[in-house]
Amino acid sequence: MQYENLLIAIEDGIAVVTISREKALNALNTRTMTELGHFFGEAAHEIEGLKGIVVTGAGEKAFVAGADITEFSSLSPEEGMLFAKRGQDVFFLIERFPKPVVAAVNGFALGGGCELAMACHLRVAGEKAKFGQPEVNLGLIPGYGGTQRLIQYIGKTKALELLMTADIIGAVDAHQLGLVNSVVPSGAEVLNARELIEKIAVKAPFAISRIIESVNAYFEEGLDGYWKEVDAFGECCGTEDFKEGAAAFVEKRKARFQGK
Ligand code: CO8
Repeated sequence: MQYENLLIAIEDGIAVVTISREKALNALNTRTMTELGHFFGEAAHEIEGLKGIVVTGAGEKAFVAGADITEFSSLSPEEGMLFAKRGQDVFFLIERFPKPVVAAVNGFALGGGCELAMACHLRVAGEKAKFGQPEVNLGLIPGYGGTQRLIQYIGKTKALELLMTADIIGAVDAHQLGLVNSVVPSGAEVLNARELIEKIAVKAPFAISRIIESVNAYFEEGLDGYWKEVDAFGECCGTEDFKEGAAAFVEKRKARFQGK
């Protein structure tokens, strides 16, 4: 698929995905959501030697300022449900991606933008990043998982406050609340996100994929997270990486994992 609104740059095994609709503050229109779905559902799985993915926004002002309001201002209830479901499915592809996905939040992360950042496994925020779920200003609620994931990160008390007041918070507050992993100088978001991926990339890749699956299982209806962990632990025991990790410990050397 030819991307119009995503720029993909792969360097040293890290793919940087830049949402590139700067004039609309990188708002997520249907085309962009389709491209994200294609990338995380298909293209990224084909990248040889991929260590992880950074998601960011073009320009200095916005990560993503939300879903594209011009596209959904006249949706019927049925169309609205379809829109939200399709968006949620795309964000599940990100959340369930087997390698680390880090949001490098370089500005406004509002509405669907905050939801996109929350679907990533980790979030690095620049000092000027701003987060919020302002949908109630439009007569809406979040539709891309915001009511569910915000609770997971910051708890019900603060989540309800942000969702109902539409307050926009800065990077430091987002960090204190547990919404982001770290706050870095503006302009250094992608670099720091890359460093985080490099740090994870020396660990056993199969085990990392099972960490993602097991943690996600805690929040998925119908799944027993403890049983998922038992199952995944057993799978890890059958890997070459486990043999290598244990041997390296005994031999007092660094492990060289192959992801097998
Ligand atoms: N959609 C479309 N265009 C946008 C969006 C957006 N979300 N945000 C900004 N833009 C456009 C503006 O219209 C403007 O375009 P133009 O230059 O052609 O007039 C351009 O970007 C620059 O924006 P501003 O001039 O407004 O810049 P300011 O610095 O004055 O303000 C803000 C920046 C505060 C970020 C402001 O643009 C704003 O409030 N944007 C909207 C934020 C918002 O409400 N986001 C939530 C949208 S709803 C949502 O995301 C729901 C997700 C689930 C959807 C489920 C589907 C049914």
